[in-house]
Amino acid sequence: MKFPTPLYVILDSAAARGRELPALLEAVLAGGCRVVQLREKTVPMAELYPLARRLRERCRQAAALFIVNDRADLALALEADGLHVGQDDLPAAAARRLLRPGMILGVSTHDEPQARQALEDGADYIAVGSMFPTGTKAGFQLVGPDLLRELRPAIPVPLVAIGGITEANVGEVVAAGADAAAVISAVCGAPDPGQATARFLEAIHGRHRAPDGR
Ligand code: TZP
Ligand code: MG
Repeated sequence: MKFPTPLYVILDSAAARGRELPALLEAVLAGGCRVVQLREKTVPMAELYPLARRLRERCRQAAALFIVNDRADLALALEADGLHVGQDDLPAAAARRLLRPGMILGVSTHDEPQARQALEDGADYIAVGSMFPTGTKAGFQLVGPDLLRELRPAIPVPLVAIGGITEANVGEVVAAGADAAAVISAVCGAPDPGQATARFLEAIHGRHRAPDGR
């Protein structure tokens, strides 16, 4: 797979400073991001489902990928583009068997054995983190951009950097080999999430751009 944009915004109302997710999604789309994940850890499913459907439909209209965190049942029920699982979730191999053909499977990893296992289990992309300290995930494991550099030659699928990524340090993870940067608080908690999205994309593209501006 190839990500439509090198920025992957994870919508999480816990980081959204009271903003509603549909409004947040509008801002993120307006800012130019086309890969979105829904990560809601505490909302009861009966409440989450209609919200998720609305977000899913909006992403479809905008031709943005919509990926569901943790919950294979929700991803399937919504006909989401994909599912993202971590090391404590439904094992990736089981998730792979459950997903419909063509659905994207993302797996969070924190070391090389986990990344190799994720690949074997059928991951379409592999998330690597935490890149930097973060206040968003309790008990995060700090692996740094060095792990991306180590994995890059060994892993033939896209690598997604996650954890503590800001506009100031996103260039470091791209330089270390990330195909995309996944961001929660630096977008969802920004004073203007749409502008933050656009600035992230500029910062990432700026890194790729040749010195003559091509
Ligand atoms: N997995 C590793 S770090 C992290 C997750 C979900 C949190 C990322 O959030 P933020 O706010 O972008 O640091
Ligand atoms: Mg999870």
